[in-house]
Amino acid sequence: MAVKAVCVLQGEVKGTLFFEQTKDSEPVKVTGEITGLKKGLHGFHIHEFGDNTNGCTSAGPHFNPSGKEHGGPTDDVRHVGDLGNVEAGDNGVAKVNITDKQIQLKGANNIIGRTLVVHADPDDFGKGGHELSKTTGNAGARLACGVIGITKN
Ligand SMILES: [Cu+2]
Ligand SMILES: [Zn+2]
Repeated sequence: MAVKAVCVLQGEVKGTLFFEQTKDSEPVKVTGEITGLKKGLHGFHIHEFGDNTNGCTSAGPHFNPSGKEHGGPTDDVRHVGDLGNVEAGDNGVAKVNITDKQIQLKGANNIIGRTLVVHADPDDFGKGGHELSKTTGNAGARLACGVIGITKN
């Protein structure tokens, strides 16, 4: 049976993202829109904890159940939560339409109950040579975040 989830981003920018997985073996579709961004690329990740008690900081590090290094969404070596970047146009709006093979809405890589974060800077996919590249992609501040929850629609 299909599983659907939703995330409302709260913070300096706003957005709503929808997640859908039709079967266990199928990739997860992520769609939606984020507004109020600076033009350009912004790191976009699932972080480990569904905890926003101290803002987006409480979400902890990238969701990484298999203990790998940070990478880009199409890399074999990546955190499960590494969804890459979203890109905002001149109007500050990023349209999101991602299909990802590692995140799941059930089982070991289930992202429901964890936090989606959008960052101030681009994710360098671990290749930027910065000391943070291998853990966070050096994506900078957490602009907005939201906990991913089960939805009917
Ligand atoms: Cu992040
Ligand atoms: Zn990562």
